[in-house]
Amino acid sequence: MAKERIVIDPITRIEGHLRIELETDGGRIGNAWACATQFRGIERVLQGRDPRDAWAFAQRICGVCTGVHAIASVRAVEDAIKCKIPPCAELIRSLVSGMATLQDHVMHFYHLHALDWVDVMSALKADPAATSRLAASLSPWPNNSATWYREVQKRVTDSAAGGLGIFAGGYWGHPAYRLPPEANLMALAHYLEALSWQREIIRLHTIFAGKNPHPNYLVGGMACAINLDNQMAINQVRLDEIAGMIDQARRFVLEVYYPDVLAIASFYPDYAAIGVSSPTLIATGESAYSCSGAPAGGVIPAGVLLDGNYGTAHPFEHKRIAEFVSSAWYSQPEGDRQGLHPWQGRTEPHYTGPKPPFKELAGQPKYTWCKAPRYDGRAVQVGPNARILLALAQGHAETAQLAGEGLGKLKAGVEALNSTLGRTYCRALESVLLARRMDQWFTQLNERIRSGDVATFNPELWEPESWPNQAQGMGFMEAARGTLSHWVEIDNRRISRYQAVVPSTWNSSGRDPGGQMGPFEQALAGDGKHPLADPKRPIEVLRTIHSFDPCESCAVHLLVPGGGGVEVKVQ
Ligand code: NFE
Ligand code: MG
Repeated sequence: MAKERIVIDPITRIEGHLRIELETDGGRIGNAWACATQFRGIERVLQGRDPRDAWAFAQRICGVCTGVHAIASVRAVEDAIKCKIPPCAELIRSLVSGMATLQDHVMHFYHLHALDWVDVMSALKADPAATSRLAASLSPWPNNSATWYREVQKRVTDSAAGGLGIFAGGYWGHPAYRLPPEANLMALAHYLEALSWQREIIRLHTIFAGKNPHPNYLVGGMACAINLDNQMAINQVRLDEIAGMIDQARRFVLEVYYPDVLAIASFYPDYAAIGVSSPTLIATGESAYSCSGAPAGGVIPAGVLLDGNYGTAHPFEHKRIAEFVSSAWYSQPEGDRQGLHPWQGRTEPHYTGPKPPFKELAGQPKYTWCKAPRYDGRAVQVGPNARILLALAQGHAETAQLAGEGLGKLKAGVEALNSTLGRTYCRALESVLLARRMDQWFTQLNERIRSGDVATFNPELWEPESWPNQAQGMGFMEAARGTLSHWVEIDNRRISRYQAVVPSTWNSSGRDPGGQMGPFEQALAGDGKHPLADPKRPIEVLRTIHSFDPCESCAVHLLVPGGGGVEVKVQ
């Protein structure tokens, strides 16, 4: 086969706008470019504002990872002004972000990723009674009758008459699909069930934080009051509702999501060695990372795995982070080869072409809006697989037990977690761990409330007069997609600099000045072995890119109102 150029623009079933450009040779991917084509601007919007308002702007970076930018933002400001929040507020933040991650992981799998593995049209040929038997053999989930599977077939068949609706445009019938019709039907039914499930469980946000998406936060704590005797506050009725949601969340993860991922993965074992990406991975704590740098609510300390040595966790040192703009449309007086630590970071958009519509990015020195963060000069993978690998490297027994069972079923070793299948599996695996953790946090919260400790806000440092004139802070959190950090500089009680280094910025970055590819690019082109059965229908690329759960809205949080001075338009 001759060399071919493949452009997928936009990649669908992600948040934000991403173009993937590939050069193939003999049906294999030889080179790859990831381009964030979208343009936003929150870091600049924040300059000059009251630091106490930053979270409300920052979380508009994205509505998918809803709330995570607010937590990172309030943590950064609390770090700068040295404010400690009450334990109940920390527990409520953990519950709010934990539920968001569970919702996010389940929705990512069923609604954004599963159809790379599940053929919807094949599901219509399944025998509903056999599907019912298959489902019962895999899980105690009660909604598994033949009648229900027949109804799902009817719903999708009816929608096919109207053009297939949400299922239009898939690569149905592609030879790379491997599930039998019954497994396809079971997964399709769960796709539909997950839609209503996620709507119910996320009501936890409305109780603890007023709304979803974009729940309310507060520098110094959380904006909710606990008072068991007060109808307007979080009382026993509300707590009982939350207990029900946590239970509902856990059951779906344990009885539907996790068994489905294992069952589907068993048909695609080769993907445990496909899509291998950067062998350096970072996680800054299982779920929570305090302002001071010590793990707070999380049980896994922050750490770094270097160069494929998955057995040794190195301490995470934020000073080793630098963001490069050599392949991104930004300018900086220090020059393009100079990486900047986020406390020195700048966001100066400078579009240098090509003129859209893009014909070809290959050969362009600058080809994306995504900066290239590096750790000690290395491209870094972040996300669920980084967290699980770091937990394993640090001997976390609960993770080791569950991962051992799962990897045993998949007949794969730990190194398989750095792969297309590994990323998808780790997302499900950490959902099981997180569902358990939700119970623990909720029990701890109830114990505190019963002992009379109901404070959710520390007012001591609320007034800016109590702050130093100049201050710097950083706020970390492990968002669904990986390590997220916000960096704030406060000058005379106003924000003078604000930088966000986001999970998808790490993962979808382009080349750095040394020519090192970003993780998406490495996963596709790194070893030149990524398969591609039909270049006109590159489903294998979707599998690998979706396995990262990209969010380009997060990755490129930059906006020029009215597009002044910038020629590019979102395609
Ligand atoms: Ni918009 Fe987000 C952040 C990224 S992570 S989704 O932060 O990348 O869940
Ligand atoms: Mg940024």
